[in-house]
Amino acid sequence: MNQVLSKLQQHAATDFLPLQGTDYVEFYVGNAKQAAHFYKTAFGFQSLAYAGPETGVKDRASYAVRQHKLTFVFTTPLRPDNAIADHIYRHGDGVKMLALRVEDATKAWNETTLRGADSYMEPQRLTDEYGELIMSGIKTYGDTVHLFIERNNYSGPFLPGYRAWKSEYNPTETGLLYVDHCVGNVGWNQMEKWVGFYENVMGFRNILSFDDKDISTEYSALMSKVMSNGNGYVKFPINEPAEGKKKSQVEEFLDFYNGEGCQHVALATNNIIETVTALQQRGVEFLKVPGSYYDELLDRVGQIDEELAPLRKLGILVDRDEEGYLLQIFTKPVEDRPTLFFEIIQRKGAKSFGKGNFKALFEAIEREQEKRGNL
Ligand code: TYF
Ligand code: FE
Repeated sequence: MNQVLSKLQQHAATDFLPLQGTDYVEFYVGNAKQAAHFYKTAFGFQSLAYAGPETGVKDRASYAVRQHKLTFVFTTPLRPDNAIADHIYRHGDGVKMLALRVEDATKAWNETTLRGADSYMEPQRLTDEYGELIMSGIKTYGDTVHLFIERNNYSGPFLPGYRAWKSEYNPTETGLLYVDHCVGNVGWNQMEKWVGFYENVMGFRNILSFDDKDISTEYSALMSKVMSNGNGYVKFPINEPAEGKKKSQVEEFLDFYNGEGCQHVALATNNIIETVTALQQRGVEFLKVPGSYYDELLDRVGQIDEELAPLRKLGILVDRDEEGYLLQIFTKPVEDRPTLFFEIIQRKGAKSFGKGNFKALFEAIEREQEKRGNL
């Protein structure tokens, strides 16, 4: 016990960027009002906060929504001559900010910029009647940003500049709990650079790797490395396209997003059958695998707590590792471009990412690529 404790303390002492988890994910979108409505209606998020002309912000409108520990923000430009409009022109709707909760946003910025990070925002002290919040930020792949949020002395609904958003339209939640991981797609031969960035600039470790031999024999070719921070609360897998028989799904993303960016955000639930049942009833579209996947499932993963029939009906995938198993399912892209999608994941001990599902999953993604004429 003491040994375990001192090991943890040792690690904490050497972790120059202690992270408390994901604070929020901000999307730049063409119509924030409609996006917020969609995430409330389809995913069960609750209205949280609003910023825009009515609150003194002139160039944009932002809607924050929340479900348990998950906070999403949808921001749209109100004028053509700003960075938000440029981002949408270049990428379509997508993830701009992966905001991380820290104890000290000034130290987070100092430590990372000292190690070579490009600054996005120097530490800023934001205040209103609810107290003070410190925010800073650094650039990561593509036009994506990591904000550091220090909110120890802040009790407002979301961020200074926002006011509480009370709505009479409050669809029930769907059991989504927190961000499990966020995946970035990077360009050809850019894996090493970004793995190095997360290791050296942010103090992350590479906990898992999948190379083209794991993934590219018959289906979409890609390489993937999972980067994790010290306490494991923040995990960023990085994908790079690889040469294969067909056009890589990562290359399709890069073409349509016009560069590197966030490919999927995995949302945790502790009852995936209930969550996915609710999401499908509300119109969220998921990838489907052939029925044969379920004929072979129990031979591959052994005994599981769930019944097979609802998993088969909903299209939920299962994989096992040394520590347990996980259940996961992937939405179709949530925009017209084949860019960002969501994963719903329930972990029952497993700390891995579903390698046993890659073949079935990537074949399902390829069927969609084929329909789009992008294979
Ligand atoms: O995050 C992961 O690693 C899993 C599997 O394009 C995955 O969700 C990997 C790459 C990809 C889609 C899913
Ligand atoms: Fe994932």
